[in-house]
Amino acid sequence: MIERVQVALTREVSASIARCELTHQARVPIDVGIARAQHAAYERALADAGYRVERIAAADDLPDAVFVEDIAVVVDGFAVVARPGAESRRAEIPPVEAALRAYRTIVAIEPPGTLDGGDVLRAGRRVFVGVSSRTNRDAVAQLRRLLAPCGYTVDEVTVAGCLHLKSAVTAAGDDVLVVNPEWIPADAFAGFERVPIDPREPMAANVVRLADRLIAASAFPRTAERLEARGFRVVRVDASELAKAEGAVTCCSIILED
Ligand code: CIR
Repeated sequence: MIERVQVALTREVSASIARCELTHQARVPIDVGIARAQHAAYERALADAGYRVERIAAADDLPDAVFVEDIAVVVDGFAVVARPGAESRRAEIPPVEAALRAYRTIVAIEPPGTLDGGDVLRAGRRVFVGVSSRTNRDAVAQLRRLLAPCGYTVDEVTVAGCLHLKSAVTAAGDDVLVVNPEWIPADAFAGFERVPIDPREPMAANVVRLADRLIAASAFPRTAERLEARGFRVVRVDASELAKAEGAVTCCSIILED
């Protein structure tokens, strides 16, 4: 029997996180203790919002394992197991897939497709997939075939200037997006209300959408104020240490809703 509850899957910060993949950022030292404490506070914010946090054990030989979002895309009754564009990250899959199996039917992106979950944005019945250094068109086509029978449209968006599509845009509501206009094509999200980030906070477009609130990084107070002015409840967490690994707040969980 498949359980349908509000769950947030997370994974402990790896001891080797300093050897993470980096694309747009320079390598700087990462304090694993601080990263773990910040990650625990993030998990508390998820729990406070009513989500049961299921934490997958650390994999100390897999530097990026904390960024579980990249490993699967959850839609309605099933989970699409991704095939990360960075080969170093593919060994992260088995325990995440095993955890998801308790909640969802599993399907998978097959070679030659490569997909990072960070490139997949869902807003209502629309799914946008960033074609990036990690995600290719073959994977977009596979995702379209998988999701069309459930009534989702899948549109491709070219990502330039940032790692993933969700570095540039996330959903605050079914019809409301938080966007960094510098990093998304002007015509890509026609029909959506768009809340632009404060231009001094280029990384601020990444927020976690929960049932009654958003989680945002505390480094971006001006954008949080814009979202609050728009009527959203925003919980701030300090995610500065994982940001050094090019991770943002959505990257650290897979959210399963009823
Ligand atoms: C990587 O480059 O794969 C990691 N260092 C960061 C992944 C961040 N994930 C995400 O934005 N969804």
